[in-house]
Amino acid sequence: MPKVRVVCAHDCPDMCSLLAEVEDGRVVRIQGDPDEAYTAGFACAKVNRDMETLHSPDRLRTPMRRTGPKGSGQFAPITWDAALDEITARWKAIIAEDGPLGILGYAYSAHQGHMNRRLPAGLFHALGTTRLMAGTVCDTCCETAWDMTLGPVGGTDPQSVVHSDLVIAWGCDLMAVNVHFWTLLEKVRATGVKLVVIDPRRSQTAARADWHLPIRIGTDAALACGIAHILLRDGKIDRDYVAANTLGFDRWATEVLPGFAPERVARITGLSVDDVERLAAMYGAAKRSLIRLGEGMTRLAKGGQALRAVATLPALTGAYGREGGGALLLAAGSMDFQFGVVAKPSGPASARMVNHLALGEALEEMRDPPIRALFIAANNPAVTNPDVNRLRRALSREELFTVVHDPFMTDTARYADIVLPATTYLETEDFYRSYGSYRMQWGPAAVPPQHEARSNFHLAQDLGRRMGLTDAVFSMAPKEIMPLFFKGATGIIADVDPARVFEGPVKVAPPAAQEFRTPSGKLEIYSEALAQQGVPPMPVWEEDPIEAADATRWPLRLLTAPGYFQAHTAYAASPFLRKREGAPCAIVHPEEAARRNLAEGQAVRLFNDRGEVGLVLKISDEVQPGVVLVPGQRPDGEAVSGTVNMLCDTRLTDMGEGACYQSTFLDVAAWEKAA
Ligand SMILES: Nc1nc2c(c(=O)[nH]1)N[C@H]1C(S)=C(S)[C@@H](COP(=O)(O)OP(=O)(O)OC[C@H]3O[C@@H](n4cnc5c(=O)[nH]c(N)nc54)[C@H](O)[C@@H]3O)O[C@H]1N2
Ligand SMILES: Nc1nc2c(c(=O)[nH]1)N[C@H]1C(S)=C(S)[C@@H](COP(=O)(O)OP(=O)(O)OC[C@H]3O[C@@H](n4cnc5c(=O)[nH]c(N)nc54)[C@H](O)[C@@H]3O)O[C@H]1N2
Ligand code: SF4
Ligand SMILES: [Mo]
Repeated sequence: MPKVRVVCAHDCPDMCSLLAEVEDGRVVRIQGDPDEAYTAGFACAKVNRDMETLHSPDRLRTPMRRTGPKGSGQFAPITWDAALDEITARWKAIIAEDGPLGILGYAYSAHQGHMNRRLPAGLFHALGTTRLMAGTVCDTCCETAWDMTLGPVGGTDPQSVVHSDLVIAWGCDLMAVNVHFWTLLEKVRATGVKLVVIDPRRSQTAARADWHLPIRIGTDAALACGIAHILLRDGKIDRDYVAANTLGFDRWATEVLPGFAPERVARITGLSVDDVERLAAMYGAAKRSLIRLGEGMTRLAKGGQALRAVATLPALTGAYGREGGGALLLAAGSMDFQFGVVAKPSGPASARMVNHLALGEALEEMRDPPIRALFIAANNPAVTNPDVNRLRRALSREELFTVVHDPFMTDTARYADIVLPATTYLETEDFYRSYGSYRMQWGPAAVPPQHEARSNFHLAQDLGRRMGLTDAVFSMAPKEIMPLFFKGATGIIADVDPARVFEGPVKVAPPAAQEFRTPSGKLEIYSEALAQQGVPPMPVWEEDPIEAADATRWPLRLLTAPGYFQAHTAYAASPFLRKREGAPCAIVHPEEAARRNLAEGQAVRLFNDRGEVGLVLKISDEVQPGVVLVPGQRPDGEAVSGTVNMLCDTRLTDMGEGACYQSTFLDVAAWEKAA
């Protein structure tokens, strides 16, 4: 049976090389590529089932036009020509009346390679429309905090973990989001290297670790400052490394660290003094410790400080200077591809911006001109954005002309005037580079587009040409564009020959010692850029006043974490995976359940000032008292009622204007009482 070597496009740091077995035009099996080292011959439990999503009977087959009220999901099929004619006629009319700023292109990155995710952005860039500040729903807080500390550069190569002597998964559930790193780590652990997990939840990763520290949500900066305090107290700082490679250590040591004695750190974090001491001793003794940083701990008001404090630690012991040592958040920063070729083909240097997470506000409040046309692709904000009640109200505006491009009729697509059927990655060719490792690969299509689906790339080209754009990328083939990504590239990809990428997986490696690309060229414990923004310039833990006030009004805090068998809403069409993940649920500690007289498996109401949702209750000591864990974000129809982001507001993080899902406070009660 023919096997096509494709690349997994899901938003996942592993970027597996996959073999898709094709029979009679259908993918019948997907497995990991045994010839690509990092993939190591296996795909995760989700992607093993991707043929179900690809060939799902629920796929959108043709373009459709709305026939009922917005949100009702009533549509009738139309032809592609009719759809494209109507879209371009509406856009041209808006441009003639209000200028291009009356249009918002809201295309995200999920589940595609760089051609398909970036050309829709390029279309709107070239048209000069209002632009999306993308990714604030995801990683802009942690990424900005990292850049403010180390500069725009990737972290430790995960494949160098074979040289590490201690691994800390700090707020990262490897078993959910980084399974191939986990596999490599298991081999290293077999040689005696210890794994420590710092996570409010006893995740599957934490349950398998040598040591789990169940830290209180939002207190990681205090723990990191506490470790630094003890390292300083005990003479465990690598003074030479710090002097040569960091900026501001002495001020941090005299102005901030004295406030983080172990007793205070224990009170803030909910850990014991002994645990804080033991962790610092372990960390101080290791030479090549590797911290795998998760994003979860930054999705709250002071998330940037948390990331900066933790990312500073490997400088204190000199681990950043040694192979296998350091920290890994993302790798992408070191692979300097010229993606602007597709993302910014032409168009004004700057334009009005909309923060990804604040779409509802933008639709309701922007004036001069208001947003009259919205194009959404590869994104399901009616479920995944914070404050989705407001967003859905805004999407219901009758005079807003909304187009949604997706393989499925999502909760967002229900609000569209025109829905367009999208391909999945298995139906389109693309260029992929991992964001969690130093690898790149070309992926061909395994099968042709299903039904009448068109890829994001194809659609952006169709729309670009109809809108009169003449940039070459609107008529070039992906294979012609790919080599341009390498033109003028610097650093570790400068020597890669694009022809090699067409042939198979390519691995590059960052220098063994961590680079810093900050203004000072050093790891900036003191950041002048932050000082100028009025943000504390040195890593510190401070209580957030709004969170503190909310905590006095509501007894529980929301913990959100990725699902093991779902990634956001993208696998919702696989009945097998839906079943494996189980019904959308809320997990509380037995004490919290007992206090409210709630039983395992019953329907409960989660509520606060912003709204309520209905979920199935699970009772488990995997979380601490005071917390309610809601894994994933699930479509409306799957839950008892609603979706968790109805409870979250659109506050911004301290750095990078990111989402604060975990700054959400609430209570839980029996569902019946609500009625
Ligand atoms: N299976 C699966 N894989 C995925 C995804 C998915 O939804 N499902 N999503 C994909 C996407 S879009 C992304 S951005 C990535 C990254 O996905 P992320 O959501 O960043 O996942 P993690 O890095 O595991 O971080 C979440 C972990 O942080 C913990 N955590 C939460 N708050 C805190 C805190 O205050 N302190 C500490 N120390 N820990 C905390 C949570 O309990 C959880 O275990 O994963 C990708 N991969
Ligand atoms: N409470 C809470 N909310 C969160 C998070 C959290 O941790 N807690 N995590 C946040 C994070 S990290 C992220 S990244 C966001 C994710 O938010 P989204 O990007 O909205 O998440 P997905 O459900 O992955 O949505 C992707 C959509 O793309 C469609 N799709 C798949 N492939 C293609 C394609 O090739 N073309 C097109 N046009 N469409 C395609 C899918 O069917 C799906 O509808 O959610 C955020 N929301
Ligand atoms: S582990 Fe990640 S990259 Fe690999 S198959 Fe699963 S989702 Fe895709
Ligand atoms: Mo994300």
